[in-house]
Amino acid sequence: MLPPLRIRAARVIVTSPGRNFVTLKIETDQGVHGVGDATLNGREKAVVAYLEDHVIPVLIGRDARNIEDIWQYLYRGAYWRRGPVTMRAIAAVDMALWDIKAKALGVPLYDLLGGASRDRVRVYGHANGADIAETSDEVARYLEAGYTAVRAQTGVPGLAKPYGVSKDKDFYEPAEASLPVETVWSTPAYLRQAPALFEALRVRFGAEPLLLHDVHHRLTPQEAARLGKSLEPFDLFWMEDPTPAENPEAFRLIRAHTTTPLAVGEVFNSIWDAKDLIANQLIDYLRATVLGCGGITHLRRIADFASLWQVRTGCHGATDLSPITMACALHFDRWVPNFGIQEYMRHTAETDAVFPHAYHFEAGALFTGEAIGHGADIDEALAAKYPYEPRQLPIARLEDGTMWNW
Ligand code: GCO
Ligand code: MG
Repeated sequence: MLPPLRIRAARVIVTSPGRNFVTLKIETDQGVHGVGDATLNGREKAVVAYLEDHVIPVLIGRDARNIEDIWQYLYRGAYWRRGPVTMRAIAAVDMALWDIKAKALGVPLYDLLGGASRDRVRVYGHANGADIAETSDEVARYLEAGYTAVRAQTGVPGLAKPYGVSKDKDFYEPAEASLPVETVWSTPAYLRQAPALFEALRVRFGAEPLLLHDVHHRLTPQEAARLGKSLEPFDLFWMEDPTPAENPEAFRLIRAHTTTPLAVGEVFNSIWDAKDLIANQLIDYLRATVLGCGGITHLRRIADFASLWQVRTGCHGATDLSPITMACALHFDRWVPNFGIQEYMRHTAETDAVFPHAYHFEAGALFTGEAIGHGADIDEALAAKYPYEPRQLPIARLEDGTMWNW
């Protein structure tokens, strides 16, 4: 049996190797440490304060073996439950504790979760371009690189900064300024462009590649129903975030008009955000993450609930989730029975150097590696070379100036 693993110290490390990351490191009296990701894109400092002022003081002296009790203490003990800041702080603790326990037992995290349901984790990459032709060439580049699933996002005529189109093809960092960049959105122009993009992709690449698309909360339910219907001939793997999900009832209208699969949840922070969408069969894939939803402890509960309605996982994996989250996600993905797909937006070489990790990409999949724990860590000396830089996500307005959903 494992001896007690008393938490003797914990600290928050903020680093910015090209973009901001917040990391929690927990050290125990047995010399085993664990790390967790606490990054909240554009709101990083709020989570730093929550951890330093309200979480770390109550962790010291606790037994790191008691992952569930510590989760319940931080969740119920917060009184003001849920929300992105609270749940990312809890997630960072949870990731670090699972890391510590697996290391102390000498096993890879997936083994501790229940063993491997698969040896590899199918991922999808992010192809994007200023227009349909350039996006199509980017899809070709990802397919040639071995991806079997590709998300495609393209420029929209008349829009200067549509969602998902990046200057640097391999990395998408929308939080590019200390104050929100204002962008303009036009639904009519977008609704003409999206079906044309996927028609062109199917003509060029045929039926086999899995094609995904992120609407990024931009449509009303009726517009989303119309888009889903127009995309049916092109057999998408999923249409993501078609409309804001605060009102799950909105998805009934979309469901009534289209069989295009729906994926929602990267902005969710607890099972309560997802419950009605799942229990009413209103979605097909759940985008919730280890980072956004309070860690592995809570995400596995959500995944088990989702499996009752045959809803599969499709964890968010953008570059604003650190390699620590990616490592934890991959161990979760290896275990979870109702796995769907994993998003994989590559981090830069700078980021990978600050966060050494055991996972690797090969033939359209990520492999966890067999390191003990979750297999990721932080190089604190290197992290110190990249000081925090204030960054916020953009905002979007309609052409008449109405505030909209970025
Ligand atoms: C995705 C997401 C990202 C988000 C980003 C916000 O599907 O990967 O929608 O592009 O916009 O993670 O910080
Ligand atoms: Mg998304």
